[in-house]
Amino acid sequence: MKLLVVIVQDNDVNLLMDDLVENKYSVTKLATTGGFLKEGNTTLLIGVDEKKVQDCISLIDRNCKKRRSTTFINPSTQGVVMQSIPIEVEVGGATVFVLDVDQFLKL
Ligand code: 2BA
Repeated sequence: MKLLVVIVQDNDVNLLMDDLVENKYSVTKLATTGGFLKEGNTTLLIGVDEKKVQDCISLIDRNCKKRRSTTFINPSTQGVVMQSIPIEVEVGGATVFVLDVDQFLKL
């Protein structure tokens, strides 16, 4: 068995979870925050049979869009804080970690 740790944008979560559940995947949703943008995102934990990993990743891929987001950074030179400047980044579709599962118990 594998554990997929999947970080997605909040805007994609509802459709993605519906699709996962319709396709018989079990999923746990966690409210999380990205370190760079400091905005809310969602982390899903999905325990899947090894044979279903690619199918599950395809399902995630078709539900998660890339979007652009702007954040501001405050550069500083020799301790002097300069005016903040905007930076545009591309977020998503999804960040996926695939982990080996030692044991899976339901007690
Ligand atoms: P954030 O950390 O808020 O990052 C949002 C987007 O900002 C990232 O999109 C990336 O395009 C950019 N970014 C992140 N860190 C950066 C940095 N140090 N310098 C410049 N740009 C940076 P994604 O890569 O699609 O990531 C979306 C979210 O997925 C991240 O939100 C974070 O919550 C998570 N994530 C991505 N990679 C991760 C990793 N290696 N470990 C843990 N969480 C990760």
